[in-house]
Amino acid sequence: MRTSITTLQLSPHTAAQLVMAARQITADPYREGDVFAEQARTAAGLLDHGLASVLDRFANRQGASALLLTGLPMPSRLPRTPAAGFHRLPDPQPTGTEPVLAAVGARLGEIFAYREWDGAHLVQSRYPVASHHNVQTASGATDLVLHTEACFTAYPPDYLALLGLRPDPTGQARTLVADIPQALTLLTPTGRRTLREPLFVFPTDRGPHVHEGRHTTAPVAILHDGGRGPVLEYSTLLTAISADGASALAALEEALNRCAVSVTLNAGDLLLVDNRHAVHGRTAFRPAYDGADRWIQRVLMLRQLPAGGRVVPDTRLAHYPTDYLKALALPA
Ligand SMILES: O=C(O)CCC(=O)C(=O)O
Ligand SMILES: [Fe+2]
Repeated sequence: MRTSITTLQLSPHTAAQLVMAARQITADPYREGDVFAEQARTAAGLLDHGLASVLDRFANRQGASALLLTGLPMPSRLPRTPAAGFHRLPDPQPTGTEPVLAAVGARLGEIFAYREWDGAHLVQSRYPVASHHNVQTASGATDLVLHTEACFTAYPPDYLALLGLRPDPTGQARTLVADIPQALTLLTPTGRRTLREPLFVFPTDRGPHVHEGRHTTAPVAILHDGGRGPVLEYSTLLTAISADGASALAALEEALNRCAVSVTLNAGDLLLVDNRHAVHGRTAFRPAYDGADRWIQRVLMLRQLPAGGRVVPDTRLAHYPTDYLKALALPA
């Protein structure tokens, strides 16, 4: 029972209309983020009727929890894939792909970013970085485990949009998506009930709790009732503090893996993920770190911005393991 991803190949007319709409976005995403996001909202209102209604249906959860658009208009030339970590680039240069990505993303919600990640930029580049090779992060190269984006933070995105700029030349890197409601049907009622209990933690050296002699984050439930069906916050890195919790978590992991499908993001492919109803990840691959590696760009959307605006804190950061932050060269 695999997750179904709705795929829509843009017609030449829709692609041309998207180019016209994206022309409204003239601000630099990395230096004029607020103006960029406002212009993206305007552009999102100018998409052609067919594309707009597909996106609106997706945003209203009428259909699949992931939507793949193919044939997005792309610039004819792309720079080499950068070598330095995106969050450390002092001065990211626009590639020209950002307006199209943002025009589609902004149809689903308000574009936002995390203050502590990716230089707080509203468009984030993801490509392999040699020093992150074995790190559990989007710029790593080992399996990126199935996860809800920014799970357990105060502001997990409602949607994410991943745009392929340059595919992995070896074809190994594939984005994984698993539908949560579908995976939950594979669990027993007891298993589902257990996921609603505060039994789940991340191991970390900086957590407020101690379980069997090891520091962890505070125990939380991972399954909740959202207004529009059950909402799961999940990462394969979670562990449980009871035997019941552990077996429910193991069953959930197996169910998500059974449901997961993989997608190659070729240039001009845009994958939209409903972060409350699907988890995502990426297969392992072998980057060459030669300027020709895989490169994707991402925007995150909230249906409604918090009072503080488009740049929100990662309220979980204080509990990330020290080694992890060091490996990413973030302040611990
Ligand atoms: O590289 C991918 O396909 C997924 C990356 C990812 O999980 C993210 O950017 O949030
Ligand atoms: Fe992610």
